[in-house]
Amino acid sequence: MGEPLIVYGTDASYYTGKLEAYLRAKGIAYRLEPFGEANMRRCAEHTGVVQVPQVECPDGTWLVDTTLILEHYERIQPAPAIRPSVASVRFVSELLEDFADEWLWRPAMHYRWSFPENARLMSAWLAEHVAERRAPEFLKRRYWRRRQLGTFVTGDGVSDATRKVVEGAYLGTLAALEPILQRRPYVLGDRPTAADFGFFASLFRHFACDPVPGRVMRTRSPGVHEWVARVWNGSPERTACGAMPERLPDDLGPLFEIVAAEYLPYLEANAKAFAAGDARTRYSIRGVAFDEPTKPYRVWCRDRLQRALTALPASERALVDEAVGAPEALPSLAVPSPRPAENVVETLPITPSAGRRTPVDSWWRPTR
Ligand SMILES: N[C@@H](CCC(=O)N[C@@H](CS)C(=O)NCC(=O)O)C(=O)O
Repeated sequence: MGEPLIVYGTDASYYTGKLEAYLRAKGIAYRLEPFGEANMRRCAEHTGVVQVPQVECPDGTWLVDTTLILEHYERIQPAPAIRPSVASVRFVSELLEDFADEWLWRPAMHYRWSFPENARLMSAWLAEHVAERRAPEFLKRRYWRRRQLGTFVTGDGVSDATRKVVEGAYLGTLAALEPILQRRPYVLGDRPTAADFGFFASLFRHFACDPVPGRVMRTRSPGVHEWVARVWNGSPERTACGAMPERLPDDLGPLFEIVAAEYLPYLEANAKAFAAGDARTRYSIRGVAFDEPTKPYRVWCRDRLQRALTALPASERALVDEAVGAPEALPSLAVPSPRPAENVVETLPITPSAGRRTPVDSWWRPTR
């Protein structure tokens, strides 16, 4: 085995957990390096993004964005593949990955930071990542609680009015996944796909490991709890031993209900707000009004899905339409966003470079 990748991140992080599970499933050696101020600055100089995880490869190139990193390795090191070869199954794996990556982020942050017992624990955990600052522990913890709550919870549309819908995305996803994972080992079949790694981000690091949502998972959805351990226990041998799914399972309806009623209408509202130059996106989900920052990154996510959907051959598209069963949501996803977001990460790997433009944050907003 060659030299390991250096993954800058933390073992508390949503997307770092997703990436680690994928690297384990593929047998790609890595070393987790706790993020800090100095290494984040260095990562951003190379990749242009301030977020975790970021990957430094032994040859000096860089990788960023978990969705793109998975695609990159499926290209350069396809075996054992996690990318379905049947187009309809592949599209659904990408749609579910994106939904899980983006739409479960807010409930994951809400459950971690709105409940004092979680916030106490996780602020202590994250305080270790400001080791370069000489400040008392309680100030470091306060910094994290305020930052995470202010940016990703109250600052991202969670309020008394929206809380039930935000929590509903977690509870509904658990309820939808439980019968699936009681029936088979992975979301689409006998082998993990991008959908599993997408769901793993929130379901492992936040929903299974944080005390409050963890209790909910263990009580309501032991099959999901077992799947979390199964995905973490991935290896190339285990990945290879299940057949790649070639047909869409017929029990994905409850998951697609959430995707179609919540995520796709939101993605469209975000794309329209971005095109209009609005810094805020306002929309309603299940009759509840939301107001949150507009996110260029998610315009890019929507347009990738839009292109993948419209590229499907007619017979494969018909299978997706039937499986998703949402008369309005998919046709509207087929329409390109009115203004595409500028692509911050064009191709992987990124060659080392200095003096890139102002780095962007994880939602691709300028950091200065
Ligand atoms: N699309 C990115 C998202 C990465 C991301 O948002 N990571 C979180 C931590 S899990 C982060 O760094 N957030 C930015 C922040 O906290 O400022 C990916 O797939 O890697």
